[in-house]
Amino acid sequence: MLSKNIEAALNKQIRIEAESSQTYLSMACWAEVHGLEGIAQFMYTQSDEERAHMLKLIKYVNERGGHAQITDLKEPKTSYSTFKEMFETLYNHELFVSESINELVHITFSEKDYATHNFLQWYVSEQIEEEATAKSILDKINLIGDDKGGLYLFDRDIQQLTVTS
Ligand code: OFO
Repeated sequence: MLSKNIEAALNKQIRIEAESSQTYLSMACWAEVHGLEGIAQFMYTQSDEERAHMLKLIKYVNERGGHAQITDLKEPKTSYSTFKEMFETLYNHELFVSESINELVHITFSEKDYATHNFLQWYVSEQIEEEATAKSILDKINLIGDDKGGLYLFDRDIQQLTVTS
């Protein structure tokens, strides 16, 4: 049985995962209308993953005697001045999510809710992976700078990343 405090903290995380999914969906659209199919596909996949993160939390809350709350969401940004700005936003967003997961883990620890603590370990590992992916993409984008040819090749390469991950 979840305490009210943990239930509220998990519901807050459900909303964050839902907003992450919308943010990446919006990035997918922006990339798609700019003709960068590989980047768009990568973002569509990220958006699906965030939705899966959200659903996993929802099931957990409902199964543990809580009630998952589906709420309205903050409207995501719909356009970016550059791809670099978009990938910076992605990276910073993942850092924010990691912080939020860490805070959540901390709450479960202080309340001695070891079941939820254990459940959240999956998210801790997932964030390590997502931060690393976002950082390596950002490093590549920084190398490319404003070079259009470089961006074209990057768009092709990122498709491989989507297929293999
Ligand atoms: Fe990438 O954020 Fe979910 O966990």
